[in-house]
Amino acid sequence: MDYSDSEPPPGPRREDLLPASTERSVKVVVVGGFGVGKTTMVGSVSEIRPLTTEETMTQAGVGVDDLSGVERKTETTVAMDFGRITLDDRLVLYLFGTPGQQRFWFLWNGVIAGALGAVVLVDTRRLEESFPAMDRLEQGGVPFVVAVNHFPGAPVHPASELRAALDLPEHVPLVDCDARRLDSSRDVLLTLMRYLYDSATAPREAL
Ligand SMILES: Nc1nc2c(ncn2[C@@H]2O[C@H](COP(=O)(O)OP(=O)(O)OP(=O)(O)O)[C@@H](O)[C@H]2O)c(=O)[nH]1
Ligand SMILES: [Mg+2]
Repeated sequence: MDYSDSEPPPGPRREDLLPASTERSVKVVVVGGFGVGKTTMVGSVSEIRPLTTEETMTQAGVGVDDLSGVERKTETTVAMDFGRITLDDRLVLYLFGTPGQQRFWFLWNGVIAGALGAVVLVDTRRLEESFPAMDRLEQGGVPFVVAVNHFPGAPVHPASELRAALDLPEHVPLVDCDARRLDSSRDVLLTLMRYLYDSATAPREAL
């Protein structure tokens, strides 16, 4: 195609970005501590090739990054993950994964800005890794669900114990998942959307 100098090439058309039937697109963030499976979750559910910003972990991280439980990890997110999933014909979620390592947290505010809701991933071997993410969401007023991503050898706790350890109110959904699986990650996002919907439509006095 020939575009003259005075005519800029057309930008992406809406129908290239979204299915024609889409009525609503929503931003959702996937957060949690270092190595809990955020990039894995965004990648497993995304229907487009996910954007990742994985970099090889370097010697600079020795003594700084706590690798216990994820000793075989070789790459880490340095900016964000991005993916997209169409939940039903009319609703598209844009997924943003945050970096887990504390030295990249200055990027956090930009990544969570405008998010309708969040998934907090936790690893039961390192629950405390995900506390700061939950604190930040609470400060930012972003509602979230908590998903326990099961790793081999990770202790299995009854939900009541987990809720107590995470200081999680009864109304916040707590679910299990395998971030590597599309169906499991999708179920977590459906739980989040149902929670957001119920919170928005619940009578004020019930909140
Ligand atoms: N067994 C098991 N391994 C998983 C699961 N989810 C992720 N992993 C593995 O755990 C490692 C860390 O996963 P990532 O998705 O990179 O974790 P992350 O939270 O994005 O990590 P950072 O960006 O560095 O904070 C990878 O080697 C994954 O293959 C899971 O559900 N089960
Ligand atoms: Mg990552």
